[in-house]
Amino acid sequence: MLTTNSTLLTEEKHKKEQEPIDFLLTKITDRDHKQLEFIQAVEEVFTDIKDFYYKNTEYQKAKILDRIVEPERVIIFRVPWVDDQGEVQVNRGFRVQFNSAIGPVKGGLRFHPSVNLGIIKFLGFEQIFKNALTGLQIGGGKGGADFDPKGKSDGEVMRFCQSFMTELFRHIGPNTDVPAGDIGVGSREIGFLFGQYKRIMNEFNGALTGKGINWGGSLIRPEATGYGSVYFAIEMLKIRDETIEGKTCIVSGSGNVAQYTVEKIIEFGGKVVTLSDSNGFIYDPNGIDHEKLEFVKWIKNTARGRISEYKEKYHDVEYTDTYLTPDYNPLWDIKADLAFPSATQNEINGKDAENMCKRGIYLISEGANMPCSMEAIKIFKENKILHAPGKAANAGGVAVSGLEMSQNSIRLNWTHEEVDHRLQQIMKNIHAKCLQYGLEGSYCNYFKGANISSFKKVADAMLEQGVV
Ligand code: NDP
Ligand code: 2IT
Repeated sequence: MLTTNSTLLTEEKHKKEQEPIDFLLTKITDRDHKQLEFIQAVEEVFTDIKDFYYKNTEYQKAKILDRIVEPERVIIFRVPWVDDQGEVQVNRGFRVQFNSAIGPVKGGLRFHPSVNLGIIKFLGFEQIFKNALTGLQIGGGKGGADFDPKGKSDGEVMRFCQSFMTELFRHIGPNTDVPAGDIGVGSREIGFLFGQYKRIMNEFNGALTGKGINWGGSLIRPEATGYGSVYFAIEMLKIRDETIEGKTCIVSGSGNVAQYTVEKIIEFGGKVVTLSDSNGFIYDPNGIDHEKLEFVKWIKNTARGRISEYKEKYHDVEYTDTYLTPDYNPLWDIKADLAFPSATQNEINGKDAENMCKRGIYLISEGANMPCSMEAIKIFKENKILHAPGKAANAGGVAVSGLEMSQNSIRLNWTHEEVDHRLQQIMKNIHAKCLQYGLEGSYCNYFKGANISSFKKVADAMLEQGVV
């Protein structure tokens, strides 16, 4: 009782001393104190929408922010499976259905040993606003498991996916919640997940996206996130009357997003000099061309190997082990013009950000979700770097997932050109929305623009739908 009373007293004290948004953040921080990434994502959005929120008193009256930070539903489940040695393994599965105000819940599944509730909640929270920016009717959510696909056989991955879906199937559906891929979940995993879903449901429908092209998938979905991130950078450069041609670019990651980011940069005449994975990065001063990129795709997607193998095949390449420098990543200390972080959250800290500014980076298009720490974001803003948040720059992936849902509904497949055209248009529209709400003099604060524009859309829908 004593604890409850003192907690209430502390709450009362905070309420009197703090503005409503700060009070809410304190409440979340107290209640979900272990969910660091979630708190970070919430703080980032709150910082940008604060003034807008206070000006629109109807939002406050309807407690929109208090409701938006609370997922509609959180599902946590056991995923038992048997490995190739016949040993029973148990993982933890998650699906966070965060917000369905503007459409069925939509968002990827992440399979990575680091997955926990805080990470899935941060990704689901970001997804609400990202999906709103696409202009499509999709709500936000995310899921995954602390399963590590690395080093597992295809049979083990299949059995894991089947067990995962044996619980997930009852929570998803084309009009309810439509999962897709993310880290560790690509076409192989979506195939196994869809196969099991269809078997249990006895129904072929669009409850998953990222499907194979012969069984309900969309052209350009595998490419969409990386291509979209480059299309967004092109829009940002246009403001300075510049193009990608001749620009030196650093890209992190070497998975789905990184690969298609490199492909598009090459197509537009840029030079990509880095790629990475969780062990280290390669620096190729001659640039990664189409042939080298095909080799990277083979290493990562077929052989499921490491980026260090690139150095074994090509000359004049440096490989740096990033375990040796845990406080900063020397990848971000390479001289270049444009940066495309495309690996994971918080891969750029304050020191990295300072290095990037010193080394001449003036544009960042986030392929990954929340790759920059709060300190890094602040440093980029102070240095007037053109900096697009993941919710804007990497929205191309979920946007084409949304187009896959549309094609499934009408049981038709659009052409390569048609999907690519729609993707480009969506990225242009997102850029325009950022400008509409993010201009600070001649500088565009893309974070502010993306956060206010998307928050307004979701908040207005929530207002109109009553207290639910
Ligand atoms: P992949 O699994 O295809 O690739 C992930 C890449 O990031 C790998 O190179 C991986 O290296 C590296 N990586 C993962 N975790 C870490 C870590 N802790 N430290 C360093 N490197 C790491 O995933 P995607 O390319 O799909 O996803 C990359 C990012 O893009 C994620 O932030 C994801 O949320 C985001 N994203 C993805 C979309 C999609 O459509 N796939 C859409 C929008 C955003 P390693 O092989 O060593 O694990
Ligand atoms: O972070 C993301 O936007 C994704 N992983 C893609 C989600 C999707 O539903 O395509």
